[in-house]
Amino acid sequence: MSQSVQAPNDLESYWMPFSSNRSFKTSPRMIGSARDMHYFTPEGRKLIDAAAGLWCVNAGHGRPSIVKAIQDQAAEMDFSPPFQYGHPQAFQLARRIAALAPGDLDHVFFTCSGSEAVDTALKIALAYHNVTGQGARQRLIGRVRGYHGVGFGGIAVGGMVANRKFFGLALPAVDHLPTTYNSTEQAFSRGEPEWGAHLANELENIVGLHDASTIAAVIVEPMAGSTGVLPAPVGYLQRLRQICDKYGLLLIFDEVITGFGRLGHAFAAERYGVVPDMICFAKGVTSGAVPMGGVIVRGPVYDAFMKGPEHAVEFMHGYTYSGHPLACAAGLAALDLYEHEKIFANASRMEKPFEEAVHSLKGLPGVVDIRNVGIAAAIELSPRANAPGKRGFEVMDEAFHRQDVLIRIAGDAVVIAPPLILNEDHIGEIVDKVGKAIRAVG
Ligand code: PXG
Ligand code: PLP
Repeated sequence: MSQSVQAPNDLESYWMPFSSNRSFKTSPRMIGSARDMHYFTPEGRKLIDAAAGLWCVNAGHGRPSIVKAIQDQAAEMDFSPPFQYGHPQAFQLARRIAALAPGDLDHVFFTCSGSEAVDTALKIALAYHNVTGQGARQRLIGRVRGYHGVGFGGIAVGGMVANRKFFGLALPAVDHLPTTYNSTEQAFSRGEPEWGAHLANELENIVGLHDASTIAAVIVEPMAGSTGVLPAPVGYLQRLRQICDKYGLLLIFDEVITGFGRLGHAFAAERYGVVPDMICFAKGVTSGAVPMGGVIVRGPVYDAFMKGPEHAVEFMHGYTYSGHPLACAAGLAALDLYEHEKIFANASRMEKPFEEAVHSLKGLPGVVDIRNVGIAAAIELSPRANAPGKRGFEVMDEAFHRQDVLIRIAGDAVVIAPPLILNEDHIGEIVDKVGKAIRAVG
């Protein structure tokens, strides 16, 4: 990387997403290259990647087969229009993804991100009820402390106050389940907490308030990732499925983080033995190499749209880059790696050693909770007086600049979610470095 890129003046034009722009531009955390479990700064310093980039590089960085697939596809065909035309790789990838999904989740709609996947799923839910003669079902139910991306649909059903309060009313007809997290009942629990399944019953009260005839769908993350790794309590998702069935509500699992191996299975739906009506995915589908997202839909939902004159468009929705050839090539190559290297099984095998290691950080300064499920963990720190998020930020900065580990923070929680090719040595190194960063910041 050229020297000029590091000069502060050159950093001004870029308005960085979800970032503290001013502090970054004063003291940049610049990354230049990546390989397998590691990042390298432009000066060549090596950091272990404890965040899989941003929950997406599940197969590790710079995998040659993914790189080659993207290069070959770019040379073969850069772009093909997705509306009324197709290219073979999009059909192949849809079939491969459908094969990984449980039950009759067998049709795939492609988007370019998780946010678009969420908005697409919500629109499918609304339109589904319209085409089946239940157009009054317009209300969408999310959950407090849910994250569903940044589209207007996603922030409406999302449950993070900072992502909602500045942006007007978004969608008017929404309601929210309570969060499943309760520190008194769940602190330092390992895996899915035993306490909390009854919180799904709150859906009964929401139905009681609005009536089922006005509700289209319920959307939840099987594990809330962005708000700091909140695993579903034992039995919670099964209970939600039962209540949705009872009232004819579509159940959407937002698996943008949990999909493609994060919880040791292709999808968390499989881990919990629950078949939702739709699964939103993104991130790991290409192992982060090219932007892509999508929605997997059950056969009967797709079939409900397939009527009317055959020349007519059945669902008025799509993106210019839906099923982009480069994304499909990367997706097919990533799925090949997941399969050939049994990467989801590795995640499953590493879950217990990972759990043991992260819980060893109990007792460090300020640690008030540690949570984990699959290859995801959060170490919650008590906030500094009158400065929520500052302690977390300091740990991230210390980790990057002095401990050579890249982490993610959720407020004052340190989030660890490495690539799924990790081994016990990587786990040891990550937890050691994160522990040092927490101690150093104090
Ligand atoms: N749904 C879920 C469950 C997500 O985790 C999205 C939707 C949106 O995906 P896109 O591709 O539009 O970003 C996400 C994304 C964090 C963090 O700090 C997590 C995400 C995005 C940004 C930050 O953990 N997840
Ligand atoms: N805005 C304008 C003016 C457009 O022409 C288009 C697409 O043609 C869009 C937005 C949507 O872009 P995309 O399909 O990449 O989401």
